[in-house]
Amino acid sequence: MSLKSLVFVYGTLKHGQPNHNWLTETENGCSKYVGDGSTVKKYPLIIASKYNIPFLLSEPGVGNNVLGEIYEIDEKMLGKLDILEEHPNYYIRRIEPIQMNAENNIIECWTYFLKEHKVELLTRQMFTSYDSKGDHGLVYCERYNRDPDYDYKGYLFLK
Ligand code: PCA
Repeated sequence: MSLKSLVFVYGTLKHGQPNHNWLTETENGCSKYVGDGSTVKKYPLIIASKYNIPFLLSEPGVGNNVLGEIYEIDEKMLGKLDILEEHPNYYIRRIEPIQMNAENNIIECWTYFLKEHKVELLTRQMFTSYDSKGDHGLVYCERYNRDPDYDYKGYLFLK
């Protein structure tokens, strides 16, 4: 098995969150937990849309040094995560410097950001760490429970 890519997850893919099974499902490929980390740059981590989906907005310097988990994954798993996140049409995956918590080390990891967002999203509460069942009460709505006719993407995007 060759684990070639590093991915930083900050939302529903984290351990104990609703999409973590994507990373552990062996049919999706391989993954290995490397450690906890945080973004070197500050970013807005918000929860938005009527489905309470977590997003990092590509606005460096705004928000917090966001906490998440680093995984080493193979090509197959990266392809699966791109399907889940609909890269490059919905979230966009790009390389981001991530500070490893346990070591004084910065590593480059793939990270999923929301593609061009509406400015209104910057008025949302900005979190440091995501928990679908946090005090915010904005419980994540799984895909199979969403209304296929509702245009929540139009609500999020600029274009
Ligand atoms: N899944 C990805 C991006 C946001 C989400 O819910 C993650 O956990 O990093």
